[in-house]
Amino acid sequence: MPLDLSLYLVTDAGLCAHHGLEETVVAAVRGGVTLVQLRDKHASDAEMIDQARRLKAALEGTGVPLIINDRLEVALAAGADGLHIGQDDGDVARARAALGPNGILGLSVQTHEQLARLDPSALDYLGLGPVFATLSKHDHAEPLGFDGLAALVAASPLPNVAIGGLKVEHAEAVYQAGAGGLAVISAICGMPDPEAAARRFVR
Ligand code: TZP
Ligand code: MG
Repeated sequence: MPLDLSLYLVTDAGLCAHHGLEETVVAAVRGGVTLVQLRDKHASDAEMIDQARRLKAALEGTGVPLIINDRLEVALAAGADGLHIGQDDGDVARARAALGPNGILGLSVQTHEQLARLDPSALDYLGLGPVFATLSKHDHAEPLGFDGLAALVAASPLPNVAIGGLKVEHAEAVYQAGAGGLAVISAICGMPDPEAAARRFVR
């Protein structure tokens, strides 16, 4: 299936705790989320593998891929559809070799220097951001704003998705900047009704 980055949900155990992680994800997918990334900076590998397996089962039949943040071994052990890594999370070539040609591999990019350095042939997509400052990621890079995002998109050799502080009201500007979609945590996970929140993005 072609990769649909248009509404990319990144999970956060704390923000998703209200309805529970699985229920939040399933509701958000009902609302129109096209891709899910399991992100947890605190869980053990074993906990994350367990979580990923349960999410994978919950997503069965939806066509929505499950991607794991940072941890290649977790992605492999859980039979996830792919991996998302940051600039300091290890080696793209190693991840590609381990995932095989059909695994989805994404990389976070904040600067033009990083864009110039990457090997597009090993990657499926790029996460570009943060567009805005956000409380959902500690020590994030300098926010790009929409102009900075547009400049990175213009230089991007791969499909891409914008991230960082994005809310429904930013969707139009993100698409005008040329990005392939929006990746969000709090604007869906942190909402009382994640399905309705996702639906508003789709609209
Ligand atoms: N990477 C860059 S910003 C960010 C990540 C994981 C957090 C996005 O969360 P939110 O709540 O959508 O701003
Ligand atoms: Mg990372």
